Amino acid sequence: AKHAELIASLPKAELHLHIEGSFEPEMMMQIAERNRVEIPFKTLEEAKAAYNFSNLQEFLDLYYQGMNVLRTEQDFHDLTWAYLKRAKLDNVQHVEMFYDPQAHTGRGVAFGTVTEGILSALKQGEKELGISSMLIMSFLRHLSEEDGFALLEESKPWHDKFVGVGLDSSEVGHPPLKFERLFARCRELGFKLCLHAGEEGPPSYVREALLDIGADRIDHGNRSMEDAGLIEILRDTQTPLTNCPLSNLALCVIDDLKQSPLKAQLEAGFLVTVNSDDPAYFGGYINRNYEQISDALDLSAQQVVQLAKNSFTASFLPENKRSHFI
Ligand code: ES4
Ligand code: ZN
Repeated sequence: AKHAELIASLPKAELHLHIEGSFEPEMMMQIAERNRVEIPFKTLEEAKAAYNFSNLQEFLDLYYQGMNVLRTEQDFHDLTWAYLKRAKLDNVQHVEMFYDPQAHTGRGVAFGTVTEGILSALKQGEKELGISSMLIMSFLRHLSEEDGFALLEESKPWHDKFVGVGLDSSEVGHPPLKFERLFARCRELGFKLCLHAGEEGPPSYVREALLDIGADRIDHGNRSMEDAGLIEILRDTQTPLTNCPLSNLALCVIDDLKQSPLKAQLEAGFLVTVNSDDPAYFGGYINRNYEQISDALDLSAQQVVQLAKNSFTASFLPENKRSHFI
């Protein structure tokens, strides 16, 4: 890649990463064995061959199946630690990590088991790797708002451990306004609000997330570009968008990286960032996302530097900790 060395050298923040989406098939097979859980793949090749998606739902079906082998606090620690070590190689200095508690509590794994395993690895990552981190608890939008309220209640003892809450899983048919009261409550509690919107769903979902819910960040936001009024709002408010190039390609949100809206968003003055989403499933960690999108869109060195700076500007780090990178 043309800017590979530059990209590798730049300090970056990763703002859109689902920890369960960093579950590499090698580790999945190891943990399946130690927990004596059956999985449908016998070899790495079989697993990778299954990672051939034509839409978000096909991915989600495999994503939820894969995480079914995660049972103990140690499993969640190992998963998170493996991601942090990998992120370190890409010069990631700060991560704001999503996790999906309902995908675990729904199959009988306790909230505390999941959360404590992740938190202990994040703490170790700060100490041993120098990677700062924040955790974002995400609600599954295919479930009900009532289920979301139950999670908010169950998670109460850990509320000081989360910087924010998210909204992910199957987008179409589950608009942000389905969760209007839940997010209003989360806002009152002081959480930052990060909503997936405009990945597969229409621009009206981005409008709802932004204007009705008051989102602090929009995850993906690709389809915002279909709405001229929304383009103006995103530019004027400098609401961060977390773009995920290889995710968009793998899930057929775009047919080719050249169709990515990222360059147009940069040139429109959006606060857009590059992220890996579910790197074990979509074929690349953060540097590979920067490299592939830079090549496809012929980004300038200055634009690549801008993207890395944007990742800190768009983060929830306090001003004194981000200014150093901007
Ligand atoms: C996700 Cl790419 C994506 N979109 C929506 N929900 C998700 N959960 C994990 N990855
Ligand atoms: Zn995502």
